[in-house]
Amino acid sequence: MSIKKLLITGFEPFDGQSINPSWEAVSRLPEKIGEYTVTKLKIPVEFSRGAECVIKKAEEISPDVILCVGQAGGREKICFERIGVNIRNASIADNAGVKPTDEPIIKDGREAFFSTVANRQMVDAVKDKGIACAMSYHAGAYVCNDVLYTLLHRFNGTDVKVGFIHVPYLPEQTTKGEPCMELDEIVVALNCAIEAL
Ligand code: PCA
Repeated sequence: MSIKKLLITGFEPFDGQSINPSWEAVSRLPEKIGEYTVTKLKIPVEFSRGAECVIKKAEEISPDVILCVGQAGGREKICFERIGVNIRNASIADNAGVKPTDEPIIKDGREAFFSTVANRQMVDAVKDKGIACAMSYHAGAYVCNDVLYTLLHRFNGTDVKVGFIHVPYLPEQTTKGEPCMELDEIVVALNCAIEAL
């Protein structure tokens, strides 16, 4: 079995929260999963800079696969994002105070890219574990989509595969009965998804 490299990222907190489930879960992953050695990176919730941090690390370690994980408050399932679109539109400012309206991420870049990881295999594997998950065709137009689109643009035509997984709130983040998922369950789901890559 050949050893491959996975770069997996989670975000810092944003939107007045004190934690982000994406980084909470990613930081708990082991150093090795299946045939992958795992490098973890926490990235800022900032347009452009979030993606730049991932690209810098990827250029340093040359991963076979890059998986980015982000919080999707309000969603009840783990979502495997299939599409990154070339638009920035924010309803709240990012952590640098930037709040774009209807701007392209890459001027004259193509409209969208499909994620290049084995999303169907990951969804099936996580479902088999009995964890709520789904394929998603909208990563939004905020920083998560910014990171996904920028990476797919940067690594288009290379052997580096890029994917994005949105995770629900943790129970302690919900104040008004929004959907949520236990951290342990999210960690199991990520492990299982990586094994299925
Ligand atoms: N979720 C946001 C950005 C950072 C995060 O964890 C999003 O869905 O765009």
